[in-house]
Amino acid sequence: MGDVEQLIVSPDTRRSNRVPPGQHLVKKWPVLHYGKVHEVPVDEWQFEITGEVEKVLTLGYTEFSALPKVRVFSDIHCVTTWSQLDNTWEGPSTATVVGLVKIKPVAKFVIVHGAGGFTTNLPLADFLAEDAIFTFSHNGIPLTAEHGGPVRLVVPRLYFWKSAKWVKGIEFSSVDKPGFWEKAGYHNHGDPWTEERRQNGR
Ligand SMILES: Nc1nc2c(c(=O)[nH]1)N[C@H]1C(S)=C(S)[C@@H](COP(=O)(O)O)O[C@H]1N2
Ligand SMILES: [Mo]
Repeated sequence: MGDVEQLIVSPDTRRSNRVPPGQHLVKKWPVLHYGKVHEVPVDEWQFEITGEVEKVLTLGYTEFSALPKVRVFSDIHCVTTWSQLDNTWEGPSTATVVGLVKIKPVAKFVIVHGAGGFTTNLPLADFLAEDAIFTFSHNGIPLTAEHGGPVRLVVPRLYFWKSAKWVKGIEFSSVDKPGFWEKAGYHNHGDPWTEERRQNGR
């Protein structure tokens, strides 16, 4: 999968203890999502940038995969307590994708849309973290549909539910809009290091 411009090491991988409180390591990467596995053919895949932007933009798979790519090295922390270290992702950084549009100054949140109506919300600053990436692959192998292929988001510094599978667009918003798991009781933010697991500590 050559032609990568930069290797970004997620800062959490440099901690002396890489496993956040209450987490345990898994050997095999679990598959976890609500509903079915979405099989999205690349010729039907589309990515829409909407909301508080000067001009909405829709990209097809060919255009999206032609964007400059980075390689990110990160750990995964799922709120259900499993963590997996040493993952490598490749694709455009979130900053590269955001750079394709002119966002309005009122835009403070990003609502990420996945297939089947899935959404997840995060502050623009967290979305633009240096290690946040739209990835086509995991450890050099194209992402399977089970893991959200052809393209998923990975936001390493937050619990993995913010990393939308089968991603189909981003919406910029001036107001926060809790997404699927957030409405189901997960924490609005999701920092694994302070155990932001559920709303109201439930
Ligand atoms: N579209 C979509 N993305 C999703 C989810 C989902 O239900 N739908 N679940 C999230 C949760 S809770 C986790 S832990 C990870 C799991 O990703 P994996 O199956 O590749 O391990 O996907 C996240 N992204
Ligand atoms: Mo999760």
